[in-house]
Amino acid sequence: MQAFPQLVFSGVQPTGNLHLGNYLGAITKFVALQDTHDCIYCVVDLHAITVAQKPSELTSNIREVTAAFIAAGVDPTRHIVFNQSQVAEHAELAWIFNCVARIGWLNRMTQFKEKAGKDRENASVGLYAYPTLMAADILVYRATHVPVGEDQKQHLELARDIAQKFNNDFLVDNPAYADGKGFFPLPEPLIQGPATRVMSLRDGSKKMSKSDPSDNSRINLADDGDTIAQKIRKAKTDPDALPSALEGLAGRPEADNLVGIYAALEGKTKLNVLQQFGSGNFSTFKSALVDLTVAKLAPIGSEMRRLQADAPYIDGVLRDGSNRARERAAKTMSAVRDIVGFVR
Ligand code: AQP
Repeated sequence: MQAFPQLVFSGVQPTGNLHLGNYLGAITKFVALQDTHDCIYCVVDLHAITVAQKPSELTSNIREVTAAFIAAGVDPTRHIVFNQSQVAEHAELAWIFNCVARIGWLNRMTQFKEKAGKDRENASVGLYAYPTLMAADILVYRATHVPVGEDQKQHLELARDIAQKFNNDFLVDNPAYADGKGFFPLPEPLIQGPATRVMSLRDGSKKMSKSDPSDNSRINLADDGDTIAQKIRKAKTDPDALPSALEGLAGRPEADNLVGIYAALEGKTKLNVLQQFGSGNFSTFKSALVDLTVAKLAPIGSEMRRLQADAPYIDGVLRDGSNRARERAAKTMSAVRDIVGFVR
């Protein structure tokens, strides 16, 4: 069986308050993969409207995410950066996948349960079908690798199930695919490192999230140095000193989270961080964390602001990226229409 050419795809929703979790769980990985892979990075605006968005805020959030990608080091000339709504093939493939995926599969998705909450009857159909659109985002480029945070693992498994079922359902009697390779690859999640699930600074049991009503729960990429320092100093901790071994972090989610953030920002392991700060008091560690976080994030924040002030540049990047993405997606969809049996 011949392997598919390696291709990286990932996306971020333009829903405002881009934060340290998005940065460490996803955007830093996007940057690192650029040297070894062909990469496509998408501002997933069709996903954003699965919950209500004010049009003017959506526009500005699309530009914010694009600016964050570029400020963090994504190169839109060597790779592709675009917004999802401008490549209609995503929505077309999502419809076909809606007919491949089973209701029982979607019923198991925990993100829908969390986001819809108790008022499930009132959630949009789009929020329910979110994972089939995500599968289409990835597979319309036949991408093989997807850097994401831990929270997206279940959606990636669903994308693999959809790819597998599509290959099984439509290619059995198709002599062009008799080699058994299938049309769609089974995309692999890339979820590694010490900060694949950054937790809230106010509650170590909750994920750091854009939609948390408390701004102190997260460090926004747009925060200035003083705000970052204040939020870390106020971050919830327990009264004990930092341990020197990893086992000492068990049952201490807030300490574990801050150590993970330090490790990810410094490119070290959590054990390295404990070897450096273990047994010392928490305030010494927090001061070092403030310095490191400000040193890493403040320049990105100021570059984001500079880029966001230049809307024609950002819009040009997205237009160019959309044109290049559309060319690739159109090829996939042309083949998919034939495979499904539609008449041209
Ligand atoms: N806390 C996190 N830790 C690590 N990675 C995270 N990601 C999100 N939160 C964390 C990763 O960031 C990428 C983009 O996420 P998204 O914007 O598409 O959607 P999300 O996961 O729904 O993000 P939020 O911040 O949690 O938004 P809300 O509050 O709207 O639900 C993804 O790779 C994600 O894994």
